[in-house]
Amino acid sequence: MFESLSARIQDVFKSLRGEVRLTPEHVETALREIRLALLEADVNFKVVKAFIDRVRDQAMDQAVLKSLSPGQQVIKIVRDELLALFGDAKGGLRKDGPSPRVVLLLGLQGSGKTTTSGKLAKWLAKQGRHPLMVSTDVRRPAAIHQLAIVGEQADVKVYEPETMDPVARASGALAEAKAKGFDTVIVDTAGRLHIDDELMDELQAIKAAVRPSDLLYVADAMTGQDAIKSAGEFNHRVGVTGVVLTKLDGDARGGAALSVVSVVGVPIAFVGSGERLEDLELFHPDRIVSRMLGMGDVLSLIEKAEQAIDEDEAVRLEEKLRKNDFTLDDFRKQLKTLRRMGPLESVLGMIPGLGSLKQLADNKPDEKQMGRVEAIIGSMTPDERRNDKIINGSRRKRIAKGSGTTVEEVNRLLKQFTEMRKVLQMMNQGGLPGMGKGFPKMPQGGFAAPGGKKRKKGGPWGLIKTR
Ligand SMILES: Nc1nc2c(ncn2[C@@H]2O[C@H](COP(=O)(O)OP(=O)(O)OP(=O)(O)O)[C@@H](O)[C@H]2O)c(=O)[nH]1
Ligand SMILES: [Mg+2]
Repeated sequence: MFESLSARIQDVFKSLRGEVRLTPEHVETALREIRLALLEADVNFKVVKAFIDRVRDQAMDQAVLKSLSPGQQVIKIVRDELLALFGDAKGGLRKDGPSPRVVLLLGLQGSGKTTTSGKLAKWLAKQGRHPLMVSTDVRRPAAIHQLAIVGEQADVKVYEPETMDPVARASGALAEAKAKGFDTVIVDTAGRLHIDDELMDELQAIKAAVRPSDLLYVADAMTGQDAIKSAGEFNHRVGVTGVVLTKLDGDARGGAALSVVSVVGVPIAFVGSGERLEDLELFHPDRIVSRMLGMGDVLSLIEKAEQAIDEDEAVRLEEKLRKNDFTLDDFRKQLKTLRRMGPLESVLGMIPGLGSLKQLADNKPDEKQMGRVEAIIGSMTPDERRNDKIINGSRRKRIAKGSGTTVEEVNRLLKQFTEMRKVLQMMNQGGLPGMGKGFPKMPQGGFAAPGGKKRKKGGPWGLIKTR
């Protein structure tokens, strides 16, 4: 998502950066472009208007226009206001609340409640919590069974009482949790195509019976403004403490994400980015905005990497990067790791500077290409693998022949390798976008990370080690 919005805003930024002097006309043109981009991304029009007004107020300030880097100041204003659209959400569940706590998932039909129940259960279990799930969807015959399957996949217990009364099922689960030591009860509820009184009454009754600490409205991001309208209604009738935006992996334009906080007034807690149970991420406004503005999303990347890379390997790699000793052999290993981290485009999008390196994304190695990469690197001599600088024209020809590929492919691979090494090195030297020194194309002074979050020294791989 956000691709087209992101591309358009980055274009505007590029033109702003190019200007040594900014006039009010420049700013007005830029604002017009941004406004169109937001509207096209399906952001609520009232939100867009307020947003543009706020940016204009600040950007037209003489102090900004006359400053040394007016373009970058305007970019920073846009970025800060985009962040502000998400409120001060930290993501995740509420911190307080009695134990066992109850998390109620609600939302329209097919928005992803049952899937999200499983994702959330798995996420909680990973943090050492003991969740128990229960379905109160007695309307749709297969719904209870669906949650049972999800529970099995997530390896999380599902409470399955005889009763078909939604309220009794929920309170039964809470009693079971108290008796058996579960610390969180996840209550999956029935969906409807449209909001109806019967469902609202049912949800209110469940809420009164189990007093949930979190009422998460599950919204299908693909449905855009519709999802948001219903969120408001659910909030009004039942009360909502947070939103889970699902299906952000699809071609949702992102407008829902940018409007929901302003329109409904509740923060985004999680985002769902795929059908698998692992595809749930804590919502981090700063990361989403950085990704949107093409500044990469190193922190999310680190989290993904943490799941895919084993610790010893990470320590070894960090050592190698420090010694400037990252070789084609390591590259081959990294490609495999990258593939474990998920679809390469999404990973690339998170690496600063690489998001826009289209040729990399276009040349992403699939199963077949991985075989070719293996073959190319396999056809090199140990010396060549250790020191790519010696791979000259005639060696390239030999390697291509030996691996049954072409010189172009060998060239491409070497180029990807160099690019990757560069990025890894920059990450390792602590030059993170949005967080200060060391990264090219960064606005002067950098964009301070919200909350003053400064990354520890030692690069992402270092982080993996110290955690
Ligand atoms: N691509 C993608 N698909 C998702 C995501 N979350 C859920 N889905 C899919 O959306 C469909 C509906 O998901 P459910 O979890 O059954 O939705 P629900 O809200 O429980 O539906 P009802 O119980 O009928 O109201 C399923 O096919 C899920 O696999 C997501 O983040 N990304
Ligand atoms: Mg369901």
